[in-house]
Amino acid sequence: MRVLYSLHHNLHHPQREFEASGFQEPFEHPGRAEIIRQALAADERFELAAPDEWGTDPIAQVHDPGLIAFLESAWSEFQAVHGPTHDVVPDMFAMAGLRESMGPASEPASIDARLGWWAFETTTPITHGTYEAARSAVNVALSTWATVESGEPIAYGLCRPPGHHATRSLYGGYCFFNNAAVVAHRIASTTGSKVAILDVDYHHGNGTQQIFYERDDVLVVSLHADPSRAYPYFTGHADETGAGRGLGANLNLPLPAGLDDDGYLPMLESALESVMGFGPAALVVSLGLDTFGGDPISDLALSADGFARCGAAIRSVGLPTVVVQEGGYADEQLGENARAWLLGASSQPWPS
Ligand code: SP5
Ligand code: ZN
Repeated sequence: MRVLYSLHHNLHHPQREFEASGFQEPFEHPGRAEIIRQALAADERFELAAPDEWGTDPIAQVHDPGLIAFLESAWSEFQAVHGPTHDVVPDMFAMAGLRESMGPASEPASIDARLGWWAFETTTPITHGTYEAARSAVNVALSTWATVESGEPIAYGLCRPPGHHATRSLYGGYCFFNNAAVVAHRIASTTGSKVAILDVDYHHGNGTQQIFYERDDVLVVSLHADPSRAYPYFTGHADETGAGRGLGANLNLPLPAGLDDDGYLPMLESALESVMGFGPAALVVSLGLDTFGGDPISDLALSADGFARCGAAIRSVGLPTVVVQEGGYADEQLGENARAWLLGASSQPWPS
């Protein structure tokens, strides 16, 4: 299987993350992608390649151009006012309630206010090279589709930073640009065919849902921890089914804590039935490995063997498939978990 990977992900390297009222070592760190790369590079069934440069136009088709411009200059602008700092994090947010019964606000001028205009939470610092890293993750996703478009049944984009929490106009949840959404829109708009996104990250892909909520050409199906107990809390419930033309083209399958391989597989099969019922010409998988039993921030209980079975289930539907990496924070097992899932998805034996 071809694996798209860019060294530039290393340029996004936050020092700490403010979460649960404390500072801690970032769960989302450069070592994650390096661990996966090393595990795949050691197996001759995977072939690593660097992405092409796609520019910002494909990003501007799913994101507010203001978000792209902000991320490009935010770190430097912050340094000019407050520097030197390693990380840049908002300390105020443009919440709707601030202007309740007043007219809508418009983008403010100061860097402090703009951070709270474009971000939705505090665990996603901007560092010196964050923009370049986020751009490289989009390039990886688009080059993964180019591989599939040229005839490979499936290919894997080792995207970092991840993407599925980024909405049209907000970054957060370790995500800046929505890699899966950019590639799904690119496929739909250049082929004129319907596309399905299957998001199996532990967390609800709120950004992906938001971007396609009113569209009927891209189906979004997500299996994730029930938002009544898990991040991102405000989206991901079963009654969110799309709006307008998109009504019926969004499916959420919230999961209980502790669900193991045998409990999860039937839910995945049910998600795949919905995917096939939609009649897509291609499938984009948002692959989070934070459903693993040993994940430090999650509470599902999948195993490496379960991941191999999940990959095989997804491959069995026979759609041209672009897999993009999202979360997964159990560093010690991350490489083996990715390898198991991808071997399952390419009908190869695992563990050897
Ligand atoms: C891409 C992705 O997986 N983003 C996830 C972002 C989640 N960030 C907040 C996690 C809150 C976890 N709280 C539980 C702490 C257990 N020590
Ligand atoms: Zn996640």
